[in-house]
Amino acid sequence: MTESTQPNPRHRLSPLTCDAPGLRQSIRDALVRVVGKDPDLATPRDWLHAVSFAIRERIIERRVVTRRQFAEEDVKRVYYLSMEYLIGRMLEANLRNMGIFEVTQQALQDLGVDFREIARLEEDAALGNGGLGRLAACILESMATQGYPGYGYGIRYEYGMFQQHIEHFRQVEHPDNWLRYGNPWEFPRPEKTFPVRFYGYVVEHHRPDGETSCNWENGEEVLAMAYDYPTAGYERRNVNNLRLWAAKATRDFDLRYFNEGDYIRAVADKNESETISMVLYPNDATAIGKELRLKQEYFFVSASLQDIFDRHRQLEYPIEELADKAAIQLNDTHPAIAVAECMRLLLDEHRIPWDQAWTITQNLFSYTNHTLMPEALETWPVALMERVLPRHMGIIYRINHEFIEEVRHRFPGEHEFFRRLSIIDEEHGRRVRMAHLAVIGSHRVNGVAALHTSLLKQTLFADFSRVWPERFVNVTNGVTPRLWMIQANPGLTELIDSRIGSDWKFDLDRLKQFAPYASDEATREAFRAVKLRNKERLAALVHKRTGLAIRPDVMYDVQIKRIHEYKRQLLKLLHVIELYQRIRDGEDVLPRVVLFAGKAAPGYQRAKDIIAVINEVADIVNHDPAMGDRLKCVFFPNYEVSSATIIIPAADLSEQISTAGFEASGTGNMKLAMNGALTIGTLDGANIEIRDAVGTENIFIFGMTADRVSAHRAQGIPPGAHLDSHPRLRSMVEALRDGFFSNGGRHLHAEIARYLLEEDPFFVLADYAAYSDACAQADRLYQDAEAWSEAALLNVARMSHFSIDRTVREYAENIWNVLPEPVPPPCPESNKN
Ligand code: GLG
Repeated sequence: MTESTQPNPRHRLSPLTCDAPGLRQSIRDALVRVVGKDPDLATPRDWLHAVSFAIRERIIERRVVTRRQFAEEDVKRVYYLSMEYLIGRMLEANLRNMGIFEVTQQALQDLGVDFREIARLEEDAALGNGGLGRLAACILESMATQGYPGYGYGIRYEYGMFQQHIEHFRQVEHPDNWLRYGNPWEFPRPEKTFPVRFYGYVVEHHRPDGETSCNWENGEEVLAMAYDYPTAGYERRNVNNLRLWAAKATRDFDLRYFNEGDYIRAVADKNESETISMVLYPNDATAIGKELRLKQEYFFVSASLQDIFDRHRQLEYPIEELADKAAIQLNDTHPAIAVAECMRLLLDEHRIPWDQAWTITQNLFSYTNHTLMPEALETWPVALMERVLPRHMGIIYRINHEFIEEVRHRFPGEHEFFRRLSIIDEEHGRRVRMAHLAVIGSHRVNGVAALHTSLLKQTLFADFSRVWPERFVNVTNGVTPRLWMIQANPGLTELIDSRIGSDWKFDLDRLKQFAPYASDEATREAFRAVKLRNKERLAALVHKRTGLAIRPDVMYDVQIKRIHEYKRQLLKLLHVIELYQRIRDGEDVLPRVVLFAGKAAPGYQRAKDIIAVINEVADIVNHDPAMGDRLKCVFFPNYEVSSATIIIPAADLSEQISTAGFEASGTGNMKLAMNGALTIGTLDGANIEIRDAVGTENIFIFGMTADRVSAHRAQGIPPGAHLDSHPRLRSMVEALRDGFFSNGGRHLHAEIARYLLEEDPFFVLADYAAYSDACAQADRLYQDAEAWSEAALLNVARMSHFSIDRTVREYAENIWNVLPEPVPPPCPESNKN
């Protein structure tokens, strides 16, 4: 099959109906014919699969129409390359975006099936670690919603993000076998496979035109097989595609041994090639430097680029026009090898001369950076790259050579400068700096919040920004209001609809019209009623997961994100200890539930220790009769997208307390504020822009700025010097040190106290007094229910800037140069749909 621009008239589609009787029929049919079950014997999971199959038929129909239209209209396409997609559950999101949520619930009810009961059986698609992966999922959803011709590419990990269990207060990782029951949302495409080569060697040929071309020979081949996940836009007819690659052994590979009769060896080797797509690396801020990781990166990049080149060819465009017809976005440094792979395909497969190939490549690519932390930026030993990807190493040397020549010409004599810019780091045992390859190979590089982009230009990429100041731009992150407001918070959605109509769902700017209702008493009361219901829903889930009973009528104070030193869960934990001590001392404190959730990278011992200490402190606090119901501390296990949709709408206070200068943007901060939580936060990442949007009086900002943090570090003040900056801080840290909260794991607590007193690399103690004051300020405002509700409603109404639709439009207009191509509704004579 080709990407033909001329649909065959005999292949006209007659869309399936989307009314309750039609859906009922499809669901029952799917149960019998696809799932293979007698309705009388079907389990809830059988029904889940049946309804998913019935809905996917309708999505894929729209996908076919969308694809045909893109082909006819000769659109420029956007390809989003990401190692991670944190999608969550698909059924409800698909139903809502297709505009058939209510009618499907009705159809199920007619069949005697409870939607909620089956929906919660769906496994989260957790093919990502955190913010970066969730951003990718939001971007795909928004491209479909706004009609952009966007294609996601990634890896179909057999095992996604590990499941976090808490055993004896500690995190224990369990494999996430998310495909165990099969996945109704995916379309396997065994015909869409591409060979991906590793190892081997390069043979050079001198061509008559003076260019040298290379053959990459021998080595091992693995096949990348496509699995497609259609992505529906919200109440639009556009359906885009996410294509995830799975590794399969090549047939040649098998045969070689089969012929020799070594069956066992053949199967064993087959398994080895297939390990490439086996498991997601659960590290979100450190590069692990493992060969398998490099192979994963190259595997999906190579398959995706071959597919992109193939589509271009099938549409009969000349290869020279590739960058006019396509834009490729690199989501973080992970897919940076794409720059060299693109050059390889242009040079070796298409015989394009170097300079022309390089122009195409630079026009094609752009790169999003998500972190300033040097440990997160991948560098690969030159020796490893030479062994695994010998052809690419040669290409990288040449890219580097041409680049250094260019800067040598422009900045003569600045040898130190050239050394710092080079793709090859000569100082740490010769390594390839992948971020440099990404910057050099792209026409635009963006940070994900204003502060982050400006720090990128001043620090990490200061040298590059001297060479190409215009290359660096900011695109502040956003989140999709479809999942994070409409689906997660139906109560709030209904309240907004009742006041300003429902157009805001397509155009979040219209939420501004909701602002005047912040001063309306009835709206405030309705908002509090919604919050209370959301808290009851969360309390029920907390009880189910942890056995802990929490009150719904108190302040819900939440810190939900990966566990990291820089995110400072310890700062919040110290505050819990402060409240605990004050209650014990007979002080009257505002009742609250403090909820932590988040996973630690399995190899990140400090983060795992932090989880253990939180759980042990929580255990003492929650069982101390002196606390009554005034303080509860919850560690909510296995934080994932589906639980985030329950926690976020219930929150009153959103903890965004990273050490300034370390959180690139944050996106949880946006989700919480949109749902009417007030932020307590530092001037870090997107918090700054959130403050500008919601107004300083509706957010609690505290602590050192990024500049102060740098100055503070330079001064080298010992952390212990801050113990008297707050009346209780000393006794709090001492209680930790002396094992007051320990459950036998006394050593761990002493170690955490020592770490704070002696190291404290993220300035928890230095910021504590300011943080405690900001918490007290929040408590005072909370006691005035009307004032708090007003501020919360203003947060909701003023967060429109953080819609992912705005983010995607900025990418489209300033970086990709692509236009939306909305699919019109079918003509009236065709079937009602
Ligand atoms: C990163 C950053 C976050 C950012 C997210 C999306 O740490 O601050 O919001 O990407 O840009 N690794 C991440 O999750």
